Amino acid sequence: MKNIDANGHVRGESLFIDDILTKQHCLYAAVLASDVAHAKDVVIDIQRAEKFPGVEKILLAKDITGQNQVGGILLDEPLLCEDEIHFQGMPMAVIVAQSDFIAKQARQLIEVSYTQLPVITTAKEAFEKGEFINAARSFTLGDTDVAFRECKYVVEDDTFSNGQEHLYLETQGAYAEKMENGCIKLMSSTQGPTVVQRIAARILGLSMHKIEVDVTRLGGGFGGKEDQATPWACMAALATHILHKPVKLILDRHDDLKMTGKRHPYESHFKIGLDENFKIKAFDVQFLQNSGAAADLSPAIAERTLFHATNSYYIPNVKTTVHSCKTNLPPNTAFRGFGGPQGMFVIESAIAKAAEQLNIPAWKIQQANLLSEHDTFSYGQIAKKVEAQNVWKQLNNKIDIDAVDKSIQQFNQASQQFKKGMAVMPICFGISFTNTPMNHARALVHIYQDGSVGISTGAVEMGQSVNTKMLQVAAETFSIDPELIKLETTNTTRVANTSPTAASATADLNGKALLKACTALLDRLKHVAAEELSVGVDTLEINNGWVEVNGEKTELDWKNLVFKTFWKRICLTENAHYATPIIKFDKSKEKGHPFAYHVYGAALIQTTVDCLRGTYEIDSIDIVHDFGKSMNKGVDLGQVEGALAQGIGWMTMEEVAYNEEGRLLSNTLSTYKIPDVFSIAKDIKVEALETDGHDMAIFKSKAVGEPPLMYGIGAYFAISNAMKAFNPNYQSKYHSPMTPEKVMMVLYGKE
Ligand code: MTE
Ligand code: LUZ
Ligand code: MOS
Repeated sequence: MKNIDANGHVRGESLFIDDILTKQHCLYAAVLASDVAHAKDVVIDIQRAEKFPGVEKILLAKDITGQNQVGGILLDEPLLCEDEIHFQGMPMAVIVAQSDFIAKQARQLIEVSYTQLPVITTAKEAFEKGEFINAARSFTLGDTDVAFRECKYVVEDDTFSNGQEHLYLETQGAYAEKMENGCIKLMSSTQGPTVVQRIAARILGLSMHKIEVDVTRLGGGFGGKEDQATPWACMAALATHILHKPVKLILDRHDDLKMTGKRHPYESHFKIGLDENFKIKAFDVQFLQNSGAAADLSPAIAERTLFHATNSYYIPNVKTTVHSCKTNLPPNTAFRGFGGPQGMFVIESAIAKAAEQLNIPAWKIQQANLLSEHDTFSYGQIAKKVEAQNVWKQLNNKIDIDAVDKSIQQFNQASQQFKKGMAVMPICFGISFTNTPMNHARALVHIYQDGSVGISTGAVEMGQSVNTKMLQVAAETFSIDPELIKLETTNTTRVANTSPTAASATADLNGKALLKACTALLDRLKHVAAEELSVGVDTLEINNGWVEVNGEKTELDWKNLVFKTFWKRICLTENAHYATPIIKFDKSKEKGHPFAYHVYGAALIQTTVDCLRGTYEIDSIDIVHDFGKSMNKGVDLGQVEGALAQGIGWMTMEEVAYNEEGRLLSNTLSTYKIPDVFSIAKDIKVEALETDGHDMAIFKSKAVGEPPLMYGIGAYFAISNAMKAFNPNYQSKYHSPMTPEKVMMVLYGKE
């Protein structure tokens, strides 16, 4: 099954927010962002700007007709600045004008005065000053104090992983129209149509039924539009609400980079203990999450860090604590992996440090500690259908890890300027929103009287091809030509109360709801066919658009059957709901069974470092990935490759930089380097783990969106190992990303 958007994308016909044909009298909005990171006594003077020809209105906090509050988990984030500034890039005013150009010209005429306050940019500093978003959380298993005393080897160290810019191709934006009776229709580039509807209603002081949110597709989200698409939609909605004209608000790249949050940087401290057989007996971590100036999704992201702090290893004694530290950076937010990658970087650093100490390759420790069936995770879930050892075995069969290691050592003995390194990166990622109540979805299916089908779900298409998967569910269930089926936009009036498209669970949740709706309709159609053909309903099937009785094709085809059903006044529409069974979590005990299942995989990454220049290349990546029983191999492979590139970028070259004043320095694409075709591995081989798949996954095809990002962590350690071959005195600092500049300094002992 080809991606149903392929034609439209290649021909440039697919619609994104900026492609919507705006209605007459449309106005354009630009946002004024604060220029300092922390201040009080803020006064915004719009007198000059207001008079600029073509400006219709400049909206300030006082113009908000409802509550000035966009916080999702905690109510701690104003849409527009009142009298305090908490980060550079904080929205201060919305300039609404006859053109985008005019709005931006007028923006320069706004004058802001304030009293500056001290700025905190690092998690550590916030921690020391007691600046937190919420209370710390801890997961514990066994007794680490006792276990550490019995360990033969104990090592500890600090780690740092930096943030990451989402860099979705389509920047944030929304388009709003006033409808009759004071209603508003919003077209938003959001992963969470219901989030936008709920918060826009709050900002405007309206009920949710007065706000309709429609999403055609996103030019990428990667988590950056799970919560942070909301403010721009609210601003456009507010302007429309007040001015009674359509309003379009699209951030240009520079504004987007400056005003939106990113992946959370983490500063952590670990302690790991092993016995004489390299079994990890105890693990203790303190994670300091740099949350930024408001909660956004930070508490949920912090939680997922704890869930993934032991990656695919069984550790009997664990204590993990996370502090969400409040700093003067833009609120950091969801990014593919959602705190999981930050957790996994620390355990991998701990294993690397232990390996250094024991003078053995890290993969020997990894291999000795992989999860087995019925092992307990630190959060109480018992591991079932565990594939951690199976992916490792299949990888080792494919490419002999020990042999690769030995050949690299030989190479390094013979080579001066170039050194090679390798690392294995196993992954284990839990599927379900960790917040159990979010795990449900709905689907609405219409069969039209000509036999064509329209499908609405809560899923948002953002390039991950969830719509293609939804179409497959319907086409396979009905057994009809996919050409007869259309995926409708994601719209809050057709499918309400949706969870955002996130947590990699969208195809599972919405697909299972859709499967239920299609199955109910199919059943209804079959009863009509049985009546028409005077046969028992059990003898009958629809196959490739024809009704078959006992496997024999009849005269009755899909279109006829649909029309007969309609003529008999039988309903051809079905709405279904699916809620993930089994899952639960008790926050008071920090124990439960939060995940429907886990996704596993293992990657072997090989690199070559040029020790004269500090540059490196990724030579090859061999992956065995647990797709379950993939329902679309092309799409799933694309997800693995895309996530891998993003993970490698995070670990090796993407360097989000703020100065001490909280100003984003990496605010252009010339100062923020993302992976391109030259920086990605020359040779990527992805093999599927052979399994029957998982019943909790749609068509047994496991969620695939986020987990492969974490293979990228292996690139950091592969490069690091190559550097050790050049400079045996090098003690890794476990600071990512490992940029070429850093490599250069480390190689010559300058770091
Ligand atoms: N793939 C593309 N092309 N674009 C995206 O924005 N987002 C990722 C992943 N793959 C993304 C993507 C993230 S962060 C998630 S959570 C999943 O897709 C969400 O979609 P799913 O639940 O359908 O996998
Ligand atoms: N979003 C969310 C997520 O709200 N809860 C989650 O558990 C999650 N996990 C991954 C990505 N987004
Ligand atoms: Mo993905 S971080 O769940 O949007």
